[in-house]
Amino acid sequence: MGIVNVTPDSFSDGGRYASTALAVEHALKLIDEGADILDIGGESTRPGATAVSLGEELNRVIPVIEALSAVSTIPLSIDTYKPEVMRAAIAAGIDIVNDVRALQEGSGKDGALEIVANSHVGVCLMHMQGTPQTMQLNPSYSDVVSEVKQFLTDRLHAAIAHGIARERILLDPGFGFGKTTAHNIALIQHLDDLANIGSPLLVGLSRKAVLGKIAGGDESQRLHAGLAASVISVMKGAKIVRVHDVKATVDALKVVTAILIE
Ligand code: 7PJ
Repeated sequence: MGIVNVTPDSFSDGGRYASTALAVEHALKLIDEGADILDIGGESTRPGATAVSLGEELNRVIPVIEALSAVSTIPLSIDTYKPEVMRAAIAAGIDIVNDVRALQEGSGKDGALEIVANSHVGVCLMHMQGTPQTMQLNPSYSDVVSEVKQFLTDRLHAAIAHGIARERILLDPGFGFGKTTAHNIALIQHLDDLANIGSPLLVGLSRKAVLGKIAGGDESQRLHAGLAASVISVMKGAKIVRVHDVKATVDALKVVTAILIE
């Protein structure tokens, strides 16, 4: 899954793809590099990032989805927790809703769960402790692996109970979302346990702070650390890795699958 940021304050691309044309160009490059899914986001959820308004988020992502859905050869995902953005993205041709709030918000009529349930799209349910504004202040668990596993299991069952078929659902431990370095490492170590829940796992570690904590380096210097994380995630059962650096990741994972599967 290649990341397409359409946001001036995003975690890594610093607004370079802020315009529709640049975002589409970047997306097409990621397809060329071997991405199987594109994840389009208009609001940064990096720790401490300020929220963007609904109108601004729609203005960023919908033109990109409309342009890409006409030409893309691969499924498109929208990274949003806003029900209104989900609804508009579905109308514009999105294939997957990627919700860092795991469809928790808006449990009433026309909430996120209902919007996804009343559509045909797939959904990624991610674990987060707290909110993007506060989540890294004091992450705390008595047992991070079992708590994340319980949360994902509960959200999976809630989604199924609302009529979202199991086959449409992906689960994600939410690396960096209310987790210390030790929490993130424990979750990678026990990814095979999370894979036992039974739904495909999506893992997002690309350029994240935990890689810098382990290997050093700022966001632009975390490629090699990220490749190690992608490789071990797939070896421990992840089915999708969400990354900025598609070409390098595809090459690394081709070697993994050639050795492990063929
Ligand atoms: C994730 C995400 C992730 C899923 C972001 C960043 C922050 N969606 N959206 N999983 N991270 N499903 O890329 O650093 O880990 S935004």
